[in-house]
Amino acid sequence: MTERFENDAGTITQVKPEKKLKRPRLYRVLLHNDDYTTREFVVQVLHNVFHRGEQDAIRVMLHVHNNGVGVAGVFTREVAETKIQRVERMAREQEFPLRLTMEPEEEEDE
Ligand code: TYC
Repeated sequence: MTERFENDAGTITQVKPEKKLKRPRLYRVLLHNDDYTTREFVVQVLHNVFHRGEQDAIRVMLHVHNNGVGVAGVFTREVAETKIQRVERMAREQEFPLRLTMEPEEEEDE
């Protein structure tokens, strides 16, 4: 609750409650399978944009290929949006229909 103090001169000082610093909400960037984007392109994207190691990039690509969807990475909202835009532009340049979406991670209680 906000507290107010008044001194003898009538000056009012208002003390705001300390705000708890919350961690920013995190978002999963999801990679979706399609029949036309090459495996090589997806691995490159996972490596260059999502900073997955070579073997990890291959593993994630195969997971998406076999299961339809997979997590490319987890980021704050703006970083996730920027990576999606960047990859979509790279994909369109090569006329790949690669699709990415993002979803919030469930809030962790503390
Ligand atoms: N299914 C694609 C192929 O066989 C490979 C692929 C994997 C495409 C993952 C998109 O998100 C993707 N060429």
